[in-house]
Amino acid sequence: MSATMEQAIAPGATDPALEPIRDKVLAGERLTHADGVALFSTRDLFTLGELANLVRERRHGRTAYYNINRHVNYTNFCVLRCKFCSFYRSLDGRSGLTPVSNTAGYEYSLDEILGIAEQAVAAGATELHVVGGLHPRLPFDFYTTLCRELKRRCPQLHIKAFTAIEIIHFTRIARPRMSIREVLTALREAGLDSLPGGGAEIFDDRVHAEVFKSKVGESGWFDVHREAHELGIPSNATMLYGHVETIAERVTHLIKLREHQDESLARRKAAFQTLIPLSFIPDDSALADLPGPTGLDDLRTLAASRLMLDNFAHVKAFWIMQTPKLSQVALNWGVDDFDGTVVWYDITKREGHGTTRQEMTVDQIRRLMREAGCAPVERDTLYRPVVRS
Ligand code: V47
Repeated sequence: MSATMEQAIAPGATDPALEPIRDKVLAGERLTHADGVALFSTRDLFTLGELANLVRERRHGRTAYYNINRHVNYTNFCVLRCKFCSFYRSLDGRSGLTPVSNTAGYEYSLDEILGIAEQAVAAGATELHVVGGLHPRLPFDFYTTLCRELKRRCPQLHIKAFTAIEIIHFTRIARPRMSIREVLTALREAGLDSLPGGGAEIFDDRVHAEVFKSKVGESGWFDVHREAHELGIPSNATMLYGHVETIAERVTHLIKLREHQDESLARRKAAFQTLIPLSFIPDDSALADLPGPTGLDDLRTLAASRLMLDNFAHVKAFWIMQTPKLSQVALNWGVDDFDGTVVWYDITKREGHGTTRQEMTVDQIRRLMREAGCAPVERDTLYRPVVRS
């Protein structure tokens, strides 16, 4: 079944296929691939929500987490041409900047990024989330210097930086070339605290070939997160849904993450902290003719992810992609966490072209959470409550 296929939703109808799944969830049993397909396909949104909420409440009660953070997308120059991406721009070696559409390419200088970090600290941020395109010219030194200077100037900021794809890019641009472990060790020594979950997309060879064939695939992504966990560096995981993947491929993606998490938890050094399902935004990408997920698909995906990933502590709504309103509803469909105050986000924007300033204030986040019947708790990147006097 195609994930983007229209499904007539009749909320209110109970789905007998969910009955055996309910028994397993109540007993705390692990769900199978077939269970996952049933969850992602059901029209019975209310039973799905009830089950996802049950798991969410077992772990977190009515607590809903958010953080004060700042995203920095340091460049949109990228050597890749992923079809789902509207962010990348090419940097033509002979003629300088050659933007491929009406938005120009850019790269922030070290000083600009440090300035943003200082503003973030002044605004109360506890985390800086730094990711960008695979820049064809910046040397590996730029990234280690960046981490070192960020830590020196803003020691209180947690540096969550570089997707697995960027880490592999660094292994290739370092001179002499470095292994994943060497790159991660160098970045950690310079100040890196954790890895974000981006770049996972959908772990499937067909989808990889169709949508992001020149990008590092599943094995590279897992290699980076395995090494990170081995080194005691926590990380996150994502799933980009609602493009060309099928429901079965989404479920397989989640099960691969679950298996990896089993291994990381058994080794007890570090593990995935949260899953962030990312709702595909087609606008301006090479897949702009696709409709993207509907709200019900978003809700089902967040809830089904909560149920499938029994060994993940958190499921996070990234309101930039799921919208603040749907993220609020999702707090009763398995989600326990919001990212975050954000402020600027350049990779995607749900509506309109203008500025990429995309911010939610703490008051706005807390109001959404309270209205959803939750107790908002500010957390740091490691999910420790932040106490402010
Ligand atoms: O890696 C790119 C995805 C990711 C589109 O770890 C798109 O805490 C939707 O990973 N439509 C970056 N998604 C975002 C990300 C993230 C966000 C928030 C928190 C965390 C975390 C991680 O966005 C990319 C890619 O998978 N993406 N283009 C698009 N058109």
